[in-house]
This record gives sequence, C-alpha cells and structure tokens, in this order.
Amino acid sequence: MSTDFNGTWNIISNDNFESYMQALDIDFATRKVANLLSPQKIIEQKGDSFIIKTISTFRNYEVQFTVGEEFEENTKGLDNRKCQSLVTWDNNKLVCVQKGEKKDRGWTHWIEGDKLYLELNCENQVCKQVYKKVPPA
Ligand code: ECB
Repeated sequence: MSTDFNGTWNIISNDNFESYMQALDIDFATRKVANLLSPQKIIEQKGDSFIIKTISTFRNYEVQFTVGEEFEENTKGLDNRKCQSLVTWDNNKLVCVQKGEKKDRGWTHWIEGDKLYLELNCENQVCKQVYKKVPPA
C-alpha cells in the first residue's frame, strides 16, 4: 500500500525558491511576484494515478500522470519548456525526473505526519518546500 497524498496542502516554508527560479531562467519581475506567493497543493490520487494542482493568486499549474508512465510535460505558465517526465516510487517517496533542456531537473514528494514535503531540483539548485494539511471539511 503506497502513501496517500490526497488532500489540500498549504505552504508553510519555501527555501531557496529564488535560486531554483534563476536556474529555470525566470525573469526578475516574475521572480519578485512568485516569491511573494503562498501556493497551495491540491492532490487527487487514485492508486498510481495523480493530478497535482499548484494554486496561487498569480498563476496555477496542473500536472496529471500515472506512476511508471513517461509523459510529455509542458511547464506552461512556469518556464514554458517541454520535458519528458517520469514519476516513480522510491519507497514512500514520489520521484519525478524531468528530462529536457535543463540538467538534473525533477522533484520529490513525501509525507511525514500532517506535512507534505517537496524538493524541486534544477541543475545545482534545490528548493525545499513544506506544506501543512488542511483538515477535511
Ligand atoms: C503555480 C504557482 C507558482 C507560480 C510561479 C509563477 C512563476 C514562476 C515560474 C517558474 C518557477 C518554477 C516553478 C514554480 C513553482 C511551483 C510550480 C509547480 C512546481 C512543481 O513542479 O510541482 C510539482 C510537484 O508538486 C507538480 O507540478
């Protein structure tokens, strides 16, 4: 039985996001706005099938995938690149490799208690985010 990521999660910390955005060549003005956001993750999981929505007052981003099935990801509204993305399980961690123009790009999600962890990687930068679960209504 794999980890259950379902739910709504609010960001509580965001370390090194600026450098991660720089590694993705995000322009100065966009970075200034993005740095002020408090995004929310809404995750819908059925077995190995996922929809991850990243919601903010500035832009939203959504990705859908099945673990173990490579897909073409268009990071529209973010850095607007195309990647060949593959998500796999590493024990209870969800690991995405985003093959494309940028080296060592990807992310890892895991859960500890009521916290959702996310590490975003690009080239030599790692952005570490933590989200807290919003209790179901
Ligand atoms: C969508 C909320 C943030 C919007 C920031 C807008 C502009 C900045 C442009 C690029 C910065 C790169 C990434 C933005 C950070 C988060 C967006 C999604 C990160 C991601 O890949 O999350 C994965 C794992 O949860 C699912 O897409």
